[in-house]
Amino acid sequence: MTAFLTIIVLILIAIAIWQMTKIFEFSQIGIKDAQIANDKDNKLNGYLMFAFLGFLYVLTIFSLWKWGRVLLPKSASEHGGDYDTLMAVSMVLIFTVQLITQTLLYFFAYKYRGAKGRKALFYADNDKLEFIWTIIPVITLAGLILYGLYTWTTIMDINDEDDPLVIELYAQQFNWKARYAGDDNVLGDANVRFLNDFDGQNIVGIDASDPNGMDDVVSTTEIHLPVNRKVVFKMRSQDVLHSAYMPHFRAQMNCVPGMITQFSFTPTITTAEMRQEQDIQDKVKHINELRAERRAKGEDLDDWEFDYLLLCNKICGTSHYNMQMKIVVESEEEFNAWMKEQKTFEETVAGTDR
Ligand SMILES: [Cu+2]
Repeated sequence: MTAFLTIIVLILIAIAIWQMTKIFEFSQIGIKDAQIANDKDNKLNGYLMFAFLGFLYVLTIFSLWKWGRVLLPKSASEHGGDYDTLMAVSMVLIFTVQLITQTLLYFFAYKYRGAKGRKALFYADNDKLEFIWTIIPVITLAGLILYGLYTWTTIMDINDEDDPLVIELYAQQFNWKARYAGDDNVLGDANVRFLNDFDGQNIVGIDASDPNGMDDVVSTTEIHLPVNRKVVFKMRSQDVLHSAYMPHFRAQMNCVPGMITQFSFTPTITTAEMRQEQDIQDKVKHINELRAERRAKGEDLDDWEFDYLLLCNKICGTSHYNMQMKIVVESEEEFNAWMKEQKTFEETVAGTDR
């Protein structure tokens, strides 16, 4: 309702301004050449161009200073550093180039503003200039693309050499399930056709005729990862396009119905260690201050604690925003202890009808 009233008020203000301009225009009738820009108008517009340029940069720098802290904390995976460097190099380059070109654009708009008696110069072409402004972007972009491709292939180098932990991320509207490959570290075959087997207990559709699937473990609440061990995630989707996004590990991969996609990374910082980071502590403190304010107004809110997250990064439906799962990175002993508490597929379906 408030939003609706605000919109009405804004529309009324816009109409009022429009009406006032009309009145102003009528009052100008009779003054000769009121519609033709004179030197004073041109100069004013030239200065306004500079003002707009200044506004852009003041806004950019202010936003970075004021909201920079809501950006992601340092990367918690082995490849994350390479990714962040690529991002930083690209951003610095983009910012520098746009600073130079925008400044020139507005400066020329001012320098060659309209003036009485000034005529535009006819200038057909200049091969040398065209060569320069073609070759510089070509070299810069080719360099950036090659550097990006190199980083991408390094990150996407999924091999089984270092005995990675195999986990399936199963996406559906609107939740995640994680399937661990069990003692044999091999995922059993799976298909949506098996979802209704075993009184609906076969929640990711494991094929019971594949012996590899018997020791698989499905978690619906949390993903646990041992620190410093490579993980290979195999993604599946039950219904629509989803995207497995683990921002703290700089990882994202689409989950496509009908095919298995994959992403691999090595987590390097445990959840407990990450919670000790100054950056994270500041964030947590800030969020809990905001929560305390809302609690004071009667809202039912607990204090927040930092956790790694798996999020969905494709708008997949109405509850997309809530499609998330907690990730816990811990020591190998803690991980093994957690794993022991979980039920295997064989244990889960025991006693149910196929
Ligand atoms: Cu989704």
